[in-house]
Amino acid sequence: MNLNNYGWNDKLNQLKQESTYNTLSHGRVSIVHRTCYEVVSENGLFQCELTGNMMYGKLDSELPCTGDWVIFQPFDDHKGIIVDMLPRERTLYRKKNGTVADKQAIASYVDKAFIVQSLDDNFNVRRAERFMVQILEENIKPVLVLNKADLGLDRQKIEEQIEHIARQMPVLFTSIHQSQTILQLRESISEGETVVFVGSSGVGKSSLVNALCRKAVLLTSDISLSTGKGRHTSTRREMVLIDNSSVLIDTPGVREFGLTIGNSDSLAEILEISDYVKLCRFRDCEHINEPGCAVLEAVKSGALDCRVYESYLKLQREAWYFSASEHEKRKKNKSFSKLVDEVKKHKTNL
Ligand SMILES: Nc1nc2c(ncn2[C@@H]2O[C@H](COP(=O)(O)OP(=O)(O)OP(=O)(O)O)[C@@H](O)[C@H]2O)c(=O)[nH]1
Ligand SMILES: [Mg+2]
Ligand SMILES: [Zn+2]
Repeated sequence: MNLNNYGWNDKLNQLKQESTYNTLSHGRVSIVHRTCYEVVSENGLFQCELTGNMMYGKLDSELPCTGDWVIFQPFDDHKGIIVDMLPRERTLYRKKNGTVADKQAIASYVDKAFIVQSLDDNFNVRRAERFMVQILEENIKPVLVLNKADLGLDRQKIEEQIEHIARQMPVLFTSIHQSQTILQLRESISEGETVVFVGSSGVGKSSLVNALCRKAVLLTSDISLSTGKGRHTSTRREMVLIDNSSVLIDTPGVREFGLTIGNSDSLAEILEISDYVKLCRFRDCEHINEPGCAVLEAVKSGALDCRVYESYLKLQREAWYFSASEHEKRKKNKSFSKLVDEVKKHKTNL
């Protein structure tokens, strides 16, 4: 297999040379099962496990995920042990459900993210903003893919609602039943790019990947119209190569997509609020009820959509809460590992 098709390049090769294990094989994680990693390498597909050292002292979010580049020691034709991971770039994270500060790595070395929504009651501008903020924060290019365009939702109404986000990312209307739209989607993927598909369950992520591959490589499911929600067809993040030139990563639908960003300046910028923020009388204005708040003025005058304003406050609070809890957690971890070190030292002194 030619790994250049999977995105291997000089820069990655340089990073590999800097590893202690630079004489071993390298490859890209294509699927993660519970403790088994499928790795695409020059010598084909390998089922790998991690060395104890790789796991030791690492958070779940730091273990390899789909898209990561790893170094492994093959021990037969199809099996190997992962001994190192190249430093991550452009990784899409989300906050883990039901936690305050745990994040989960969805995919790494991602160039573009397709935020997929279907044009039925799944369509939700606030959710699209949330994905967009997180994706832009990781220096990944977002694209809003509005699928099931064949269902006949009023396109003009939709375009009105997404005007502000359409200034930040391209928007494509697609349908697996309209081949022209699939061609357009294909054209939006450049050679050598890695594209991850994210969105709720049932919106058609796997169907779109299949349509782009022109064959059924992934399982998709008819969601029964009577029960609708709650069925998740894809259960793992999976990598597919198209036309030997670009990598698609399908992901299981997520019900919630919590932010793991900490920088509210970029949030204001992305939601096009920063021009007002600059005009607030107080530098630490929270834009809630302060006198001389230009953001509130803009909402009052109608210059700023009050739904975007509310979305901003909500996301900002969430980002702040995440980074504060993460900071707290790190502090605790640090003092815990210090304690472990001291106990070890004490033991050896005895
Ligand atoms: N009408 C219509 N149905 C579509 C379209 N794309 C997908 N579907 C249908 O939507 C259902 C769900 O599609 P999937 O591709 O399994 O959805 P998914 O986003 O991968 O869902 P999860 O894997 O659960 O996250 C299937 O019955 C598809 O046939 C479309 O463009 N139009
Ligand atoms: Mg799927
Ligand atoms: Zn203000």
